Amino acid sequence: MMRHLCKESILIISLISFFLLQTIDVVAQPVPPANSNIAFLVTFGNQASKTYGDDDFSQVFFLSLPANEKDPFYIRVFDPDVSGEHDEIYSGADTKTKFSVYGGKGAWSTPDAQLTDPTGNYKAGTLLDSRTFDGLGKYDNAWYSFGPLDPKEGEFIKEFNGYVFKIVAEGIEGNDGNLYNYFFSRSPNTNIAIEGANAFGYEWTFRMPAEKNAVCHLYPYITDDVVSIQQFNFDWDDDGIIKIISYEKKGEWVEMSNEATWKNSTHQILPTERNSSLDIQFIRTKEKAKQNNNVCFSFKNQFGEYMRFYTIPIGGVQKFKYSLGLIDKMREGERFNSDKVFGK
Ligand SMILES: [Ca+2]
Ligand SMILES: [Ca+2]
Ligand SMILES: [Ca+2]
Repeated sequence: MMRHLCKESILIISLISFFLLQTIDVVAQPVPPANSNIAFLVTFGNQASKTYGDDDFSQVFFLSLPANEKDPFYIRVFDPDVSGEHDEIYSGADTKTKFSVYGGKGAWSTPDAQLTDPTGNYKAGTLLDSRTFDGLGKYDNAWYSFGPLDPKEGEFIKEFNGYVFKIVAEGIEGNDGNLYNYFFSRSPNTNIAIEGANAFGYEWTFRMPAEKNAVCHLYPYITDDVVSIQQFNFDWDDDGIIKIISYEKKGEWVEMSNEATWKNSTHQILPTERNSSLDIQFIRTKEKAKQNNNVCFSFKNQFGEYMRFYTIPIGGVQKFKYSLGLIDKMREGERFNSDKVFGK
């Protein structure tokens, strides 16, 4: 349908697309971010059943700081242990979780660091700090701060014009689920955002909220060379709908997983969907929502490279272009195709 539109129409679409983008909070530093409606990341101990929703008992995030950043900072982890509140405990809190902070050459640029499985040289770089948390409760419902860290200890990446740090969470013992989140802060004792910083991960393992009809969001960044994407989700437990919202997609359903399985599907990307972030929505639709639903999610582009999900969506978050009366009608058929249900 796009080939029938003249160049002027495409320009108008691009302009309106620009104005439809959501406002960006440039100092938001929590991971997961507030605009995701995800309260907790999840990493299980390595003796846990994969039916609990964690495929590899490991989670990696990257923090990017502006090149001119000089002041020390802290990587704060909320509820880093498995005990008491928030966590998913089976037959006693016997799980140990190790958090490790890496900087220096290779921390991000090593190819294995940009994959989603904890294999090969994914821990490349210089180990700056590490700590293992047990089940004794010292950090239950409390923060632990790594640092102070010097921004220059990160790996300088020209593409980001900044220094990149890596934080690896590993469930090294036990069978329980560690629920936790991060804040990249100026202060060791409170959460003070670092202006211009951003964080990203290639695979997110997180807990769906317990509320009926809850909607969570992830925001993969679509670079200007992407023509198609392949999504992967694990252990969604038939909990509702996962769909893609973009300037061109009103709600394109992805193929969804059930218990301890991966499912994937491929989705076309149009020129107007590039240089900004898609809105991936995870929507609970069941009358009786599953408790403790943990899910993993990642994306590849057509080159087979994993894509970055930023906490501050780069280029803003796309919304469907409801306001274009005429073009909307011209694309009606395409939208119908977009709403098709995989596997149903
Ligand atoms: Ca246990
Ligand atoms: Ca925890
Ligand atoms: Ca699950």
